[in-house]
Amino acid sequence: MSDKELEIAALQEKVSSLSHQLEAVLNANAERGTQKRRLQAQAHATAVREVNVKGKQVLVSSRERMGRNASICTQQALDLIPDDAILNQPGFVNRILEMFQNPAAHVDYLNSIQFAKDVFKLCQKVRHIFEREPRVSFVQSPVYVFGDIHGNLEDLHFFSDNLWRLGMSLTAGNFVFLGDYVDRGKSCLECIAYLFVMKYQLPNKVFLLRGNHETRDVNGWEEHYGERSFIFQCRNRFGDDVGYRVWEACNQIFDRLPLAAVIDQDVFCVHGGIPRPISNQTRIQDMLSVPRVAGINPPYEHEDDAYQQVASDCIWSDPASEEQEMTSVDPETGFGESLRGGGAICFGNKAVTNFLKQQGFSYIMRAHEAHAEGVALSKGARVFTVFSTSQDHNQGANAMAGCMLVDNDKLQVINRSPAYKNQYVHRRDSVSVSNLSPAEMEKRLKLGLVRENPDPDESDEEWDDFDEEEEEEEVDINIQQEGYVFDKRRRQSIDLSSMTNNLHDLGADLGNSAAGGMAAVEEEEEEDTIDGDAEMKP
Ligand SMILES: [Mn+2]
Repeated sequence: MSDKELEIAALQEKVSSLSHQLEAVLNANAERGTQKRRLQAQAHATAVREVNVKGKQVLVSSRERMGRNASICTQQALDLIPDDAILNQPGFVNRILEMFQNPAAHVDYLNSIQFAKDVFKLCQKVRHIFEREPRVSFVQSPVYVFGDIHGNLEDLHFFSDNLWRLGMSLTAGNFVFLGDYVDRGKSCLECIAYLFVMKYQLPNKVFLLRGNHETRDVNGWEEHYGERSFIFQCRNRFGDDVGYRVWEACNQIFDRLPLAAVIDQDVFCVHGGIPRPISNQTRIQDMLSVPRVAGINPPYEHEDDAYQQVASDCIWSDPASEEQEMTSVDPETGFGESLRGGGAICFGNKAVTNFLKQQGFSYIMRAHEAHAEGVALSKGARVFTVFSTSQDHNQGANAMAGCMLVDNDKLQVINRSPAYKNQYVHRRDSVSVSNLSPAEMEKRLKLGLVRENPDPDESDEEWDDFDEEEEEEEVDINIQQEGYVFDKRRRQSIDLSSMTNNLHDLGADLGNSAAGGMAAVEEEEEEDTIDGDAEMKP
């Protein structure tokens, strides 16, 4: 053997011996702790072992799955951290996080005045965080990008179970949510409380953009959305007076949400789409000039028409369909009238090209339209539509919730398969739920924690309930007003009353009108997918 080989062998032996020592230490730690599990955890990703090959002892190294080992080791490290860090969190943060961990065990809390007080407290805390943010956030990858949530706690749990199992703070990367947190689903308050807590804890890691449902005209439209409207859910939960105040407190936060985000100076993120230019500045500058407190629909008195239009376009617009490209899109500007009506616009190929060129960006990530596939591409695969709820949008039982991971030069789609089951939402006919009294069942149905079972085969979920001690804490439930006055002329950049009957899940109704019979001219329009069987509901 040459000297070099001897040297390598010696080094390998050293590595092996160190690995064994490390393992011994980790095992000793495990022994001292709980006896439940013995995990063969290693802190390093490469495992070096001695194996017998044809009577000879050989060292082999193999690469372990980093994610799992890293997580186990992180958990072990976390277990050694004193609990002070957690104990020092404000009570409302702990209560909301515990609720999110297991909403079914916190039904009483969710229906209590304590939850209302916690939401007020939270709004008070995040208000200034959002107000200080520029209207366009600049974010560095890796970033997970989420589309519409719409009060769907179950799909939000799918993402939290799989993407940030140990919490967002311990997960690499940033999180951008494209808006539409409320309406349509049954757990609007739970979802918004959780997302606001995340923002409060990680203001530089979590970004919540504004959707068209984060406006009073939309989330206060009880006549249209009925029990699925945010205002109904607030009142139904806490009574008319407190409920209205909770709704208004949340809307005051919505008034302060940023409109867009830019990842790596390359990917533009927004709820609806790109705005029409209003000045000879760049569009990003136009967006940055929108006031930091904006009602949009309806506007406050201080909102200027031009900037109200910029904000409206950001939260309401859609990519033009094939038919619109040929009929309603202005060949000069690339913008046209939207099929939503009411003054909403659509943006065509030309508009996309101009915008990306002007800003030097490559992609647009937006939400706002339901797709059974979770993520859909359009405009030559330059526009991504991300939809992160699989329910309440007539996309069928097999719809998927999706999100995107933007990581440097990689774009990855992450979908929730319809077959995935998680432990939080209990089907109405599940064993654990069938023992509940009708009153208890009613409570859970209201919260969206129990649903009719679309698939009668699944029925084996655990259900446990325990009482939570409630600490009383004084909180001011009066909403702060800071001299903002709504415009009495109710200037509308978007007129809801003249919109097509479906304000939001455009995928379903446009599918039949726009795609029907139209020969696809643009071969790049890959997946403007619409579930053909989807039923329309007014
Ligand atoms: Mn929307």
